[in-house]
Amino acid sequence: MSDRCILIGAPVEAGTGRRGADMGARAFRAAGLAETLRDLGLEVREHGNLFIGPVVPKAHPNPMIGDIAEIAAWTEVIEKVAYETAAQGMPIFLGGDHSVAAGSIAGINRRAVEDGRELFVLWLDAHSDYHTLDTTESGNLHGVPAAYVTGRPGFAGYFPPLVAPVKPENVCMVGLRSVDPAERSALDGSGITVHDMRAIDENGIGRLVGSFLKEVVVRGGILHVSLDVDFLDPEIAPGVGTTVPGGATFREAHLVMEMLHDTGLVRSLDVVELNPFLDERGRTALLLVDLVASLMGRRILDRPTRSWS
Ligand code: 6HN
Ligand code: MN
Ligand code: MN
Ligand code: MN
Repeated sequence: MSDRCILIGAPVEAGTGRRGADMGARAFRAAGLAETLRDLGLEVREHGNLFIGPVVPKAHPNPMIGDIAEIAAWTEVIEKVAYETAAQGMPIFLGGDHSVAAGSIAGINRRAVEDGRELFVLWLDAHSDYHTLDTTESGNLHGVPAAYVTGRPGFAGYFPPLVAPVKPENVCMVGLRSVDPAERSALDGSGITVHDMRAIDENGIGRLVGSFLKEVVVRGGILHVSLDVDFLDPEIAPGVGTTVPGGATFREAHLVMEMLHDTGLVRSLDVVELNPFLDERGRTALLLVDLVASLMGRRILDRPTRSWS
């Protein structure tokens, strides 16, 4: 884990059906993200908000997809910044909707492959975001990034070419409770590890995440974490456009962050789908800042370093 955090605002909302996610990056800053990280002794570099220039709209045969050009342009910009900043510290992508992860993970993995490292992805979300452009029923492109970065077909000619797909076997999804039929059948046999809310209820989130992290450690990998706000239960995190009841509790979420910190292997992070327009007096933004603090080393009590063997 790098001692230098690089905050990158990605004000994308063209991938979701609701307006307001483009204010997310600003809300993380207003909630004190940089100050909180500095208080933990970390260096914080502010990269500012990314932007795209004007784009020529482009249609896809799937009539539900209104326009694909804007997300394609964002993906290209974010991919480049991810690739560059991954060599300088720990990039933290402040969304924006979850289509941000198409670019961030693509660029992070391009860097990892170049460095000879094996990238693993922990996907914390109510949804699997595993639609292709052909299967999405809503046409909302925040529903496709997990498919794009793992190299599912159908993106060529619409999204930027993917230099280095992430191995599906290296992806673990946790918190699922809204998976569309086409996603469900595609996930089956994909190699992706999926833990829905029932699995969490039955086994405990610590055990499930712990066995994934152990595998990353044993295989000498590095980690990217993609945290969708709707991973959390809407009772504690109302500031998101796609709430689904029955999500992760306050302690379940913090435990995952604390365990991630213990590995020392997290190299990059997305915090996405925060919609300040739907939030209540900033409480979702503040909760996320605290979760990032746990990921970056805030702890309740000191404890011995964990052995993963
Ligand atoms: N997210 N499966 C639904 C769709 O529209 O494809 C929901 C996607 C949600 C995406 O929350 O990042
Ligand atoms: Mn998502
Ligand atoms: Mn989601
Ligand atoms: Mn979905």
